[in-house]
Amino acid sequence: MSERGDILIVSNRLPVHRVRAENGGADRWETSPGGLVSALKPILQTVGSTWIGWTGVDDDDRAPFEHDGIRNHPVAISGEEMRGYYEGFSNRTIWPLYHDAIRPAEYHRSWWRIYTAVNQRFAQAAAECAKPGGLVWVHDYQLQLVPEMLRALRPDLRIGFFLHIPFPPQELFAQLPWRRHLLRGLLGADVIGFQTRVASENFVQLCRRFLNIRDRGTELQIEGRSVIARAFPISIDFGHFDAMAGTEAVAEQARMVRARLGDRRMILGVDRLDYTKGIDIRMRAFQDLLHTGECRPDDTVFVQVAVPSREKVEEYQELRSNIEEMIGRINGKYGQVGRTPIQYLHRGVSQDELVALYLLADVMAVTPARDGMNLVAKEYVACRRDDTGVLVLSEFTGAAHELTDALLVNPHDVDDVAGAIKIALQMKPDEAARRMHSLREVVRQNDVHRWARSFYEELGA
Ligand code: GDG
Repeated sequence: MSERGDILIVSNRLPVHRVRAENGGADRWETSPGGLVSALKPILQTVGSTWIGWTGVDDDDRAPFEHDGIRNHPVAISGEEMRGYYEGFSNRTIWPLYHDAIRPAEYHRSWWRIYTAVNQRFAQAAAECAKPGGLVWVHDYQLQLVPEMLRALRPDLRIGFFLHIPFPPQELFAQLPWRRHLLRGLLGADVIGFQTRVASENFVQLCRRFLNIRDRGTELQIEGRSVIARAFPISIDFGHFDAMAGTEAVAEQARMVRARLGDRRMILGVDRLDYTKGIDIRMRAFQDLLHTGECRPDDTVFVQVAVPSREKVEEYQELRSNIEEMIGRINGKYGQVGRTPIQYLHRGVSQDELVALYLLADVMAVTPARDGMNLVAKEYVACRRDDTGVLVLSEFTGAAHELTDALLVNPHDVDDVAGAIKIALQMKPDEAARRMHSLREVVRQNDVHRWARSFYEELGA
């Protein structure tokens, strides 16, 4: 895997964040939690590797530094650039458009200009760091122009790109004033990875339509080069979650939470607080079940962990108010003293606590209106070592293509979601076990190590 020398990863954020020291000591770096870092770390630590990205602090132009076997190369971005490149173009143009335009996408030429300039800076940094003939793997929707820019600077490199979010159908993508630029940007890569086959097919069709590119299915021909565009469904570290679910630390957490919840059945939701995740839909579905008496506050509790996200973007502030108002209304109407039907946490929890919640959840409700993959669904499955528990999963997640033994629902249909939660709560143990066993095998076999390996192999590592 290392014949070409170093591997270079390029993503919006570095895999580390700065932790403020207590008692006047020196600040230190900590590896950020997240699937991508843990997926790539074993590979990156065995060969020389550099990660290019933003530190999370405006105008941070500190020198490259080493942490946990990986060289981190910061890209400085100013506050104003973050507003145009990240909050604006990435999160108010691309994010809603690529998620089926469930919020209107905004098109502003000033954001596009800043997005282009910041992408150029990432490409420049990668061009400076990459070894001759080396491998570069660029990640996600914030950096779609980097492959083409980098190829122009360094034609000797092998360049991969992976998109973590969906890639939209023609009718939506065609709205983009910069549609050809973005397609050309991606085509600078040798391998373009998508979460699903549908996403990669959308991309190929758009290349035919707007750039007259010839293709043979997953292989496109551009300026004498061939580009592979296909699905590489991302996954989780199954072994890690499976093992964590058996630790004493998690068991202790689970006992503490169970003591607080009493012997009520538990339905769980875990998401970044994002309008794509369908938190409102599952709350409405649960409200219906409370209304009909199929769930009662003394026999069922819904625990929703909503991790704060993109708080500077207006739509996210509005979403938070709406969700919190809705939960307040439902709890006010159906709650009893000492029995709150929805337990809502607006914060992240530790991974021990997260796994404890997965272990306690009789039903895991994953109901995004659209999601590239959804790792939470896979983590839940990996933690259910005794084959209990039922996964209710939106058809519109990438995960639904693999996890076909979940109860698949249309998240736009509240009756369907409520019906599935009801079925899940009443499911006979042997049917739940059959489904969960097969879901676990799917995730066990297609874990994140396999994902990373298959992408690298395609890239020619
Ligand atoms: C994007 C795409 C795609 C969540 N809350 C806590 C916590 N988490 C962890 C989960 C999981 C991750 O965050 C969330 O991943 P998802 O896949 O569910 O969603 P996005 O953040 O939207 O990710 C998505 C993914 O990229 C990968 O390609 O699947 O479609 O949108 O790992 O465990 N972790 C801890 N505490 C929390 O409170 N420790």
